[in-house]
Amino acid sequence: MVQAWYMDDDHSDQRNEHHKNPPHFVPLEELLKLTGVEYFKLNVPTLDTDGVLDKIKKDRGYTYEDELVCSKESLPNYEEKLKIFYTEHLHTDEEIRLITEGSGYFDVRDKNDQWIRVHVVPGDLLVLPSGIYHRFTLDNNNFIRARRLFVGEPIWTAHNRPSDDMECRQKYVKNLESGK
Ligand code: KMT
Ligand code: NI
Repeated sequence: MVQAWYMDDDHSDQRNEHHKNPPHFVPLEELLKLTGVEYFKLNVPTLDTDGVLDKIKKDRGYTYEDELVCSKESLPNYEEKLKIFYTEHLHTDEEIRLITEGSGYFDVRDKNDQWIRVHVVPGDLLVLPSGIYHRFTLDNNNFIRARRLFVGEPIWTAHNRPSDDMECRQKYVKNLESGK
């Protein structure tokens, strides 16, 4: 089950949990209100037969799908890629990830610009809205396998912070403020 919490201000090892003291967890309904991040729980063993993922793809127009494995052995330029993933950035489109094996952390900025750490495990499908500042890191298990979904031809370009003048960013901020 996905868990989310506010991060402490300690900049040591990014793969640690970084809970506040005491921990400050964020329930899923709050996560949506605070960040616009959407969450679906899927059953990994029946992903390709139970129709749940197919329905999400159809409803939301996700026509593209591939798989990314992040581990020292399977990801070319591993260290460099992990650095890029953990540099705060945004995209012009949604970032959609369905975890099928392993685990990791998506950190997302809430509406007050505070980091919320989302621990993803198999069966978690996260949709990060276009324009949200975020980053990703492996946790101490050092392995994750995820499906990447996209509407149409994927654009993976990461725009590092600051990118406040981008249209997608301005739209995102406006939507979040109006509670959409
Ligand atoms: C990204 O864009 O940050 C990633 O794809 C990270 C790996 S997906 C679990
Ligand atoms: Ni990203």
